[in-house]
Amino acid sequence: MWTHDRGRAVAATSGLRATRRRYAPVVAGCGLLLLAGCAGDAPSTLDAAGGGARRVEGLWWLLFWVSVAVFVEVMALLAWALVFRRGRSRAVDRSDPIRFVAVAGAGVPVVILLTVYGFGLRDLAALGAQPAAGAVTVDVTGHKWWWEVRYDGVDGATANEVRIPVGEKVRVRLRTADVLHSFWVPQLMPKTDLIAGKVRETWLRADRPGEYRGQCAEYCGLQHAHMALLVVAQPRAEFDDWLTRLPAPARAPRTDAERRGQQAFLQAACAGCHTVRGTAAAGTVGPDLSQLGARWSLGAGAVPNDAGHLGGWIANAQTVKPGNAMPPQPVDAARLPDLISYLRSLR
Ligand code: HEC
Ligand SMILES: [Cu+2]
Repeated sequence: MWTHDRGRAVAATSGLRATRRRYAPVVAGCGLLLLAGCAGDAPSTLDAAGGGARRVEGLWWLLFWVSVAVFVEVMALLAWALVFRRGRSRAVDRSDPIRFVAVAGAGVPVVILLTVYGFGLRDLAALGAQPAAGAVTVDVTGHKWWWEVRYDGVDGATANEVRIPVGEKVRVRLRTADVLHSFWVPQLMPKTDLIAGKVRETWLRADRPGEYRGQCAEYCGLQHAHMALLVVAQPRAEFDDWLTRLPAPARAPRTDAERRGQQAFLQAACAGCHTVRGTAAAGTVGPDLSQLGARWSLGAGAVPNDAGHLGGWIANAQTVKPGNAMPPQPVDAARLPDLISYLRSLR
């Protein structure tokens, strides 16, 4: 009997060991994946830089510490039950087990859940509180797969970049030109979905100047991953300066190469889809290129904005960002360098 049990126990342990060995790589892999999410340049709500995200961060830590406390408590009770198990010790007071279950099993969880619920309601209300009338208002429209950015009452547009004055609550009105997208700037604000036929509102406030990476957070097709944006929080004076220049005509070409580049741009199909302020190019299918030279990326985070990638993008944007709405352009290779220098001069 005794040896039989022991044999079973040994078999069970070695079975457990085999299982552990089998799943170890999977567990390690998942762990690494989770850690990869913490990579230095990945924006995180747990590194909040603005009012909205700070609320979420606070709730996250509240839930985290409540979970830790509950876990520790349950483990302690388990240990207690093992040490003082029935028939082995008289230390257990079995006089009123019902009261114990009612308090620890029902009362405490109800109090915890109600507390968390209360904090949740408080934060929901804070997140829903729109900025005062007269706040800077940005109109952001989601396209497959880039962000069109305009400012209320100001002519001109930019793309994949939202500039805001630091420390101010900025209203953001969200629309979609096609499918469902979601506007998410983890360090500043939780997600807001962009719904066809509706205008959704959210707000942004950055407590310190800087660049905050945003991302479409609702799967919207092939290039969903390349639908990033950058929120740039600047001191008010810098922001004002930039905003007053937004409606101005784009910088005129200054060198012969830039002049030839502009001609090439206006003669090719580009002008039908893109706007360059102050020229005949007034298309709205693709991003406004009036300040392209200053953009942080090409194709909403697809590639860096440098001469090489720009040439590749113009020649065939489909190899760079397959499926995007810009068809390959039959630009004469001899004219490409001029076109590149013209576009890079726009800032
Ligand atoms: C049929 C419309 C169309 C034509 C024609 C077109 N484009 Fe585009 N272009 C787009 C769209 C749409 C995008 C945005 C793609 C994306 O990021 O998903 C784009 C993006 C770009 C970008 C990247 C902008 C940014 O901020 O990321 C550049 C640069 C550009 N086009 C240059 C050109 C040039 C130069 C030509 C002419 C040789 C041209 N395009 C012709 C539609 C067009
Ligand atoms: Cu998306």
